[in-house]
Amino acid sequence: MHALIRTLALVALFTVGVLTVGCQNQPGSSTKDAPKLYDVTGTVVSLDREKKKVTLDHEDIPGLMKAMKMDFAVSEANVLDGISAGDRVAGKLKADGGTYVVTSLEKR
Ligand SMILES: [Cu+2]
Repeated sequence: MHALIRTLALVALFTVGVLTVGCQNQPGSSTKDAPKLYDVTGTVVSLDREKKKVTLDHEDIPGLMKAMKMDFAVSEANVLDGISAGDRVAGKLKADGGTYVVTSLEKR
């Protein structure tokens, strides 16, 4: 009887250990994760090609943030080619340890 309880206890401990390790390997559990790409849609409020910045009134970005108006850096000035204030746009957003960079934008 005692042997059975000891076996069950060991199994329980082992299971907790495996789950803990598994958790640490989950993507998104650490700020040191590799950059993640998100789809972003919204309206261009303003943009600055020289400073490579764009202000977007963006919609919900599932898994990242709710809809809001905010500034983004763009990866290259040419991301803003053909884009004007007031345009409705769709693009890609790279999230890397709390910094956000728009890597592509297109009118929609
Ligand atoms: Cu935002």
